[in-house]
Amino acid sequence: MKSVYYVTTPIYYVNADPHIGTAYTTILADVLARYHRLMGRETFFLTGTDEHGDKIARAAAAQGIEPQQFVDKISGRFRSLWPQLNTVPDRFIRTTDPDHVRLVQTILQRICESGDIYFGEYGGHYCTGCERFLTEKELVDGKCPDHQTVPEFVQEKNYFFRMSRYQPWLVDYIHAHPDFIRPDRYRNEVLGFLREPLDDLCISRPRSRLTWGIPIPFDDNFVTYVWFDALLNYLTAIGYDRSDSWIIHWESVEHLIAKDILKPHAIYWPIMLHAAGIEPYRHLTVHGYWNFRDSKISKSSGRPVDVTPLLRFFGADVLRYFLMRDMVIGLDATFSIEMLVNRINSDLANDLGNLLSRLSKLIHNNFNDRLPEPPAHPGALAHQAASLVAAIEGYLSERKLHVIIEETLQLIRATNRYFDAEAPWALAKTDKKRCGEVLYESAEALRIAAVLLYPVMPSKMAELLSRLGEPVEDFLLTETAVWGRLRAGARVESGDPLFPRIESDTVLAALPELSAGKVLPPSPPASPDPESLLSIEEFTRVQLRTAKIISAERIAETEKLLKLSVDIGDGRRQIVAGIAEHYSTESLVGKTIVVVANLKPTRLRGELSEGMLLAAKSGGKLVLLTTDEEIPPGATIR
Ligand code: ME8
Repeated sequence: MKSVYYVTTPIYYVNADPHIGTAYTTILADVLARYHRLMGRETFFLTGTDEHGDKIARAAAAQGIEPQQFVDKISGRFRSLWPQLNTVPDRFIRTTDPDHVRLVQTILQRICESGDIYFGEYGGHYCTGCERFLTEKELVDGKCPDHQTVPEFVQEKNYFFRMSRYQPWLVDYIHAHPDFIRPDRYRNEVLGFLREPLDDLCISRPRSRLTWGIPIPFDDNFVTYVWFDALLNYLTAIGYDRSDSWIIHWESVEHLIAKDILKPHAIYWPIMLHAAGIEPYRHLTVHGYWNFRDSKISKSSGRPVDVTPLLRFFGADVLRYFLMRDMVIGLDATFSIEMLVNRINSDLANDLGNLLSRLSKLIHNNFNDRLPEPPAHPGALAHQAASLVAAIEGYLSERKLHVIIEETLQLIRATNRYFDAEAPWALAKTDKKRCGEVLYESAEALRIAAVLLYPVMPSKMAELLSRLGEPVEDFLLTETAVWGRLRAGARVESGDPLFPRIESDTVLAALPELSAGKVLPPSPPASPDPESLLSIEEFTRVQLRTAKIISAERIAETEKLLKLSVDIGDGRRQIVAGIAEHYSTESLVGKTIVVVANLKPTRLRGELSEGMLLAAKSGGKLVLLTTDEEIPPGATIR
């Protein structure tokens, strides 16, 4: 039997239109599902919309329409956007779907009967943005740190779920299952939350205040709290209460979320499952935020980055490529048109697209559009491709999609270097057989790269493969990414550039609101100018040493210069440095920094400077280079 991979995104609130943040998780799920299919697994990809609760009721009221009419409208926009991004969910679930409503009521009834639900009164700080009570500790200056709003104080009689009872069980479970919550930083964050006593969870809202929710099955005066309702979608979608086959999916499930909803997923959800007698999910994978101009992309931060205009300019696949390449799962990433355009032009137009054009043009001119014969023995590119293919499963299990992409681009760059070194355009005149072999090898490396990037850019890579005479639909990595599958004589199509270069000025003129807001330095040239290369001997002449700052003083009548007295192990030196705008004198004393110790002394503004300190600069920001751990002054740096 085929193994199974079940992947979920959060179900998105319909109080805002889809934006780059929500598109990211949805694309990530689609890309992961496609990689797992390439590995031979059966996949099920779930996304959808979260439609009940205060937040939605208020958004509908603000538009003067009924909640049902409102949710139908916005949910429809999500549902119709995803296919335009080449994401193909197996089910688009809505929490207003009848099978979901039924399942929520079944589980509530079951947990109630087992004695884990009680009626009581509670007062607390409720954030409508998060749709949950925040603890005193979570507030920053009295506000929700995610939404920057002051929560409402809500006190009322409600039903409660005895979550606290299961706190020790959850701690043990997380310790016993190291890959339950990943990456580790989020696992540690959850264990940190669980060091404090857990409150019970308020799971109802009185109908007198909110009618837009799933009725509590054992008390008609209440509706279900939105998180208790929403989390259960992951079970509804696989037919938990309808068929026995749900367990096959459940055993392999991976929930994808951003760090904003860690607590409901890592604490409420496993405890709800356990209380209902169901094994917890398999994995929770947590990613960081896409930021735009230093703030999280979201409606509430006033920085939603709308997907539709981006799709118009860039198309689905290059957007997918940028989002998958530029976020390391677990860390935050930055979005701007400048970065998007740089990425497309350098990786896709220059490296990948150019290789295809050069290759197909030479095959057209010299081999009548037919792929020439391979060499008797495959060369170095075949080995590089084979070791990359063998590494994919490992990268996938560590969720290192950015590494899969980068390594594949390295294969493409190596192919371009091979192409340049062998110069098949010259060989065409002197040694046609060898020319054909070079073209075959380059085409084969490019084909394998296209197979590896297919999950990220399904339309573009399908087109590339078909231009190389190898059209494929459902394929397996083990069968397809094998060197030598291209058939000599197959028809190779030249054609328009697969990834036309994009001018950021053109896009920015149309979408000025998406500029980074500052001019980025041009991307570095592919290889450094040979004139600027240092020999090892030249480099080792530079003596770098650690130094401890003993005192720091401003130099009169300058804005930038500071005079530092530093201990460099065998004595003290004075160094003048232009860092006054970035560091106060007090903050510097005691720091261990890195200095160039054999620089000719000089005088700046009349002050002796016997060395230079090292600092990193990006845009307007400057930070000193320091050491990772304590080390005495004077240590040499190699
Ligand atoms: O929280 N960067 O829905 P939501 C990265 N309905 N990802 C982002 C992002 C950003 N700037 N902004 C949003 C809810 N996301 C609940 C979920 S699940 C049972 C209920 C993505 O519309 C990311 O996946 O606020 C994040 O966790 C999710 O959208 C929040 O979506």
